[in-house]
Amino acid sequence: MNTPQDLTEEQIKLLPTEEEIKKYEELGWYISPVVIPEKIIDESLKGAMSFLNGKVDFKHPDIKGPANDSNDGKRTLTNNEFASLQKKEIKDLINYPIVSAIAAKLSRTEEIRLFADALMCKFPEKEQNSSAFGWHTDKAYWPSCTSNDMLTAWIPLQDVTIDMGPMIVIENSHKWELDDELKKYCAAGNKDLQGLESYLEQSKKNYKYIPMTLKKGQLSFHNGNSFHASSVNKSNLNRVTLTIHMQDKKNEYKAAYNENKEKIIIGYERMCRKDSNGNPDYRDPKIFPVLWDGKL
Ligand SMILES: O=C(O)CCC(=O)C(=O)O
Ligand SMILES: [Fe+2]
Repeated sequence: MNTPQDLTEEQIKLLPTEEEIKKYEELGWYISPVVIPEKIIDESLKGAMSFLNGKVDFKHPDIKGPANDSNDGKRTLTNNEFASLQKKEIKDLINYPIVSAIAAKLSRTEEIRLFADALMCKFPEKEQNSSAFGWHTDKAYWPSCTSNDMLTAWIPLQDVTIDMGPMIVIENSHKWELDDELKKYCAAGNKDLQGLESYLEQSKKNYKYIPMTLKKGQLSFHNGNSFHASSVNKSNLNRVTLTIHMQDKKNEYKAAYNENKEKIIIGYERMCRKDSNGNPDYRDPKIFPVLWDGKL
């Protein structure tokens, strides 16, 4: 867990200003300056690749539900949730203080807890469309979370250029009402990125795509309700990224039901302890550790 004492004077200067926080609240995305030293990113990339080749550092609870792909040499996209429970360098990156400090600033909270992480590798791909990541909001996957201020950090482990299929966030989309038509186009597994575009042309005339083309050491943040997706990696380099989904202090569990009135159970809830009412405990320190604690 990190506190304000873990930041240097220089790092404090790199935190978002009040003006930038207001802009994030308005637009639903934020891109930081270079805040993570090259050495740490390089170590993380080494750890990520060794993890993809089967090396695990920690004993961890069963990853039941969340994605935990193995790299079989045929996939063009691998997705491993809770990589931080499994590999040291990924745990170190998640705990690098300025990451959760920026999150605390942006969501105006004094505590940030991990909700999940996802290590993704998009391999170079010329002919198919299989490494695209469909339009979605993160919050749509978390109907049992009470907070609308949850947010996601996206950390590239090398530069991400436009030909590498960067994540694309739609500006202001965190304020959209989810009508039935919009819901139809959105699922991370839906690789048809065009579908939403025709809807947007008709219904949201001034929509704006923001590609997260970042330099090594920069990271982006998006609100849990912001729409985002990414297309294929047409470059010759792997696109390796770490996504960190975070809870602000007030987030709690609330029961949520699908259209058949069945209780929705999200993957992470199969792994965490239960509270005294038998509900998932979103404060379980093993699965949802505190990453940031303190007023900035
Ligand atoms: O890396 C991507 O293309 C998608 C990542 C994503 O969905 C997220 O960070 O929430
Ligand atoms: Fe996402």
